[in-house]
Amino acid sequence: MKILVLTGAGISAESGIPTFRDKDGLWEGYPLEEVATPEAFHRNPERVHAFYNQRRRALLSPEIKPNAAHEALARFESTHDDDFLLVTQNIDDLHQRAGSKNVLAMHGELLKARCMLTDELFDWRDDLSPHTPHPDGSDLIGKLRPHVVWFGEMPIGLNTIERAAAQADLFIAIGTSALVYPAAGIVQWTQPSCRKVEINLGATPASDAFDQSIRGAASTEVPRFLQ
Ligand code: BJW
Repeated sequence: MKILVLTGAGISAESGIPTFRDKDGLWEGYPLEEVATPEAFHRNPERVHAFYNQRRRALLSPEIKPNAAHEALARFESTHDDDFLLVTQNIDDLHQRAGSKNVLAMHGELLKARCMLTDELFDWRDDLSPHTPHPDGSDLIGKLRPHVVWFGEMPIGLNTIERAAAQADLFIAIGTSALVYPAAGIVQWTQPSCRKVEINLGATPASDAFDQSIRGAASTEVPRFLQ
């Protein structure tokens, strides 16, 4: 069986990472669009770096760890022979820490920095700033940005995702509001024969496209569904 899983911020909520839109969707008074676009970064790199620095520090704090939903997905992948792809919109590394292997981080990874001149990627755990020197020792400064996908930028691995969706026998969307495209449209890329299951605390604009909607917390419902 070919299985495609899509996860969003809701799967990491019970690990202590806030979602984007469940509360007021603001970061220190700024809407997400003020800190998650290339224009915002161009206008005010300090502010955008501060947003990601704060989230990177939080992700690396000892309290943040994978929950039962991340663990159930990793366990399922390692104990079944199914063709399994886990696409996550999350930039945390909780799926990888739980042991998931075939993970495609379509909105990037918080623990990586990217050189804006060469697109070279670097593992990154420290704060970034417009004054961060280039890690290759050259005298370049200020050319590193978080390796994340902002509004208006092309998500990562779309061809792979589209192919996996078209071939999937089972598609499971977990903890995503289905408000951000193209992730929200992946369910439409599956065949009519594909079984489509949504796991979320509540209904989303995409719920009608699913065969089954499971309402509840990911840490309870994902292990129950996969067992
Ligand atoms: C639980 C739970 C628990 C809570 N258990 N559940 C008009 C129409 C269509 C599209 C557009 C449009 N205008 C502009 C666009 C395009 C734009 C877009 O979609 N905008 C919309 C807002 C309208 N998209 C883009 O720009 C994308 N790129 C693009 O389109 O490129 C052009 C192109 C594409 C394809 C071909 C050719 C060209 C890029 C989008 C990048 C999104 N980036 C962000 C930031 C990433 C870095 C970072 O983390 O800072 O990605 S925005 C943010 O939203 C982040 C998330 O991955 C993404 C989705 O959020 P998610 O995960 O769904 O979280 P929430 O908070 O929204 O929802 C949480 C859910 O969990 C809720 O439903 C809860 O109920 C649930 N929940 N606790 C189970 N315990």
